Amino acid sequence: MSSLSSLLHKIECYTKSSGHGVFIEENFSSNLIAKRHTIPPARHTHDEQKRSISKVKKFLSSDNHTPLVIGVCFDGGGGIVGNTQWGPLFLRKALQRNYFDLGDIHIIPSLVLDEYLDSKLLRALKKHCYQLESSELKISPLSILSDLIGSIYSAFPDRRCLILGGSHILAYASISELLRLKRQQKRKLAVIHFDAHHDLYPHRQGIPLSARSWCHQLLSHFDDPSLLLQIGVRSPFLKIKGESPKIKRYGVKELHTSGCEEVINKVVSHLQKKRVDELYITLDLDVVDPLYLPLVGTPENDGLFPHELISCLRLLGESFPLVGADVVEFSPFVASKLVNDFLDPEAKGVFLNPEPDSALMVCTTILNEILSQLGGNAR
Ligand SMILES: [Mn+2]
Repeated sequence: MSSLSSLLHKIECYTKSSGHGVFIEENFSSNLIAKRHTIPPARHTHDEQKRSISKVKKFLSSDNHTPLVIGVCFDGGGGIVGNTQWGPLFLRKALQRNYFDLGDIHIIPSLVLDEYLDSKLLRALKKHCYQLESSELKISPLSILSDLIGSIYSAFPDRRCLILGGSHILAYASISELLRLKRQQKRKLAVIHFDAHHDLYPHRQGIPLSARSWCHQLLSHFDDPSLLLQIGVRSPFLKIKGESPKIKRYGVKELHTSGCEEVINKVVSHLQKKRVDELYITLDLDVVDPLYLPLVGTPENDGLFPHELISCLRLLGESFPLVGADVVEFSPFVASKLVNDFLDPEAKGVFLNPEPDSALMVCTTILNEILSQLGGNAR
């Protein structure tokens, strides 16, 4: 099978039409929410599926630079507020620039990685999903994402993807796969991680991969871990038992006092010294102050102002080409009282407004900047 036909086969097996990736039981009231917010009709009939795949084929075979968008409606059990599986449904409403939508990947919410499954279960799941016990296709959300990203970037090295989450755990899948491919292509990839939290715990409840430990697990995939840099971390739970990985971090205070330009200059000069070729951005929306963007899985006070984040993204884009990105942890269904109590139970008078529409306006400016860089407009 050629790499294009193998990729098309994977897209056909791994994806649903955009807005249909959230796993919901029939007859549940959440089904109504999904219906109300679902964007295009599902491609559940054979003809629609065929039409959709031939559109994908035509797009991939053309030489335009429109970025691909992939939704990952996977919460992964992370976050204080959680519910980030609904993120892609809403983030798509915030996308204004040109993009090609590959849809949402197929999710079985109780699975994480195929390596965590025994062979008997794996065979049974493959029979259930692909009618073939010995199928080469993947089953778990992160394994599917890695396989899909790997196939896209191998078949089309100049294509760029934006992944919409979902739990931040998905960044492990896309970045580990890209690091592997870039090593083969002898291209040096650096990762800029925007987040309120370091996500560097060695494990969570003994499980290596979780929303709080994916970054620690990712470090072993770097030839040089100093090519992962964190911006905006301010979580109060900074102490990590055992040895804390030494990676470069730039906090919110430093950005507020020195300014974005000075901080990004430091980042850029480090990456230039390391002879980095390309960047990947992994962006947890909780890096933004909850006053502007309270609808996230784990809100944290005292974040970046939206214009600071945009400046950082723009300045990075002026120095390095962006080859991929994920924007994660949008959690649209949050009661305002819950967010306010969580952030500051004593606060009187300041009341956050967690309406999806106003939060999405902030997301639009972030996503526009990223899409425009992925489309090759930044340099
Ligand atoms: Mn976070």
